[in-house]
Amino acid sequence: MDERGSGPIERIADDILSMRVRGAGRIGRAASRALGELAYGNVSGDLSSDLREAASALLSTRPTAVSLRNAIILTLSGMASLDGPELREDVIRRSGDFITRSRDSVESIGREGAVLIPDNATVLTHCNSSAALSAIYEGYKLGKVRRVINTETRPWRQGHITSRWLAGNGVPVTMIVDSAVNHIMKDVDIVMVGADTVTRCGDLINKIGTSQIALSAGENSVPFHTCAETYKFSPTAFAGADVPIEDRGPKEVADPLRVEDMEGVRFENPIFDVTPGRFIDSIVTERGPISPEEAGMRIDDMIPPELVGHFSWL
Ligand code: RI2
Repeated sequence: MDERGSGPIERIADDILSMRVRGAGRIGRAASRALGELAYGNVSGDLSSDLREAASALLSTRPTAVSLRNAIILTLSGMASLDGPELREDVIRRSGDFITRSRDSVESIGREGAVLIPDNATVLTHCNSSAALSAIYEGYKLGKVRRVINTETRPWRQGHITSRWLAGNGVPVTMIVDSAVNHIMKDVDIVMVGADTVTRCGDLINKIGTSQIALSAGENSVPFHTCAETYKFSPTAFAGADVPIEDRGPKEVADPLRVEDMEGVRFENPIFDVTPGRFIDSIVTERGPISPEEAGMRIDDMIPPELVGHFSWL
């Protein structure tokens, strides 16, 4: 990964790029916090231009999760009308508000999602989503979850984080390799995954492999839910094809020590895929489950089109 300089914004951008800070919600909060801190430290400089530069640097780190862009827009929305000390105050306040609201949303999704889990359920999850885990753990505390099956999640193996967390909190968990999903689906009662982006028509962009899980769930009549805070909804992308899919290169797929030996082999490493809305039973938001078709309306309520227009430079 390229090093991006040593200032506070460059450091957090590098943490996001290198996935030391990862997860759609966390990268949104990290970007918002970085902008708040920049405003806090900027007493007499040209704040607007510093914020623009920082926002662009943060956004350039990871292209797929719209949580990053939306977090930046929500934190900087005062730029539409303010400048100077008023803008500074506004950015600091909005950064704090965004972080609090984002964390509260994960808790609310826990309560809302737990309701959907049937009694004595085997729940399948993929990758490592704090929103999906919140719902699963809340369901477990209500005595509804018998066990969780979670995928290893190649190439980054975020499933290890999920399994460790669940086991550490007393939840019976079984880890499988990603390719075992269809085989094991007959034992699954409900699928709950996270979201990096939900498009206006309700397509889900999430960790690579999610769409195969949804296909298998559909084939086996297993309900498939995604847990997504509203700020993971895209104000501009209509369908999945409109969202850029991050490719992180061969070194994460091949044995990093041997990648140079693989002469003649071309690697692709797309780390997200698109699950069409028609495979999704509900999107569990902080305000309850909605149907995929409602996504566009919900994001317009949170980030009105005029505000999106104001950030066309981003
Ligand atoms: P929360 C992750 O992406 C996964 O795709 C996960 O489903 C999504 O972010 C949402 O995570 P990555 O950053 O916000 O590991 O629910 O590539 O924690």
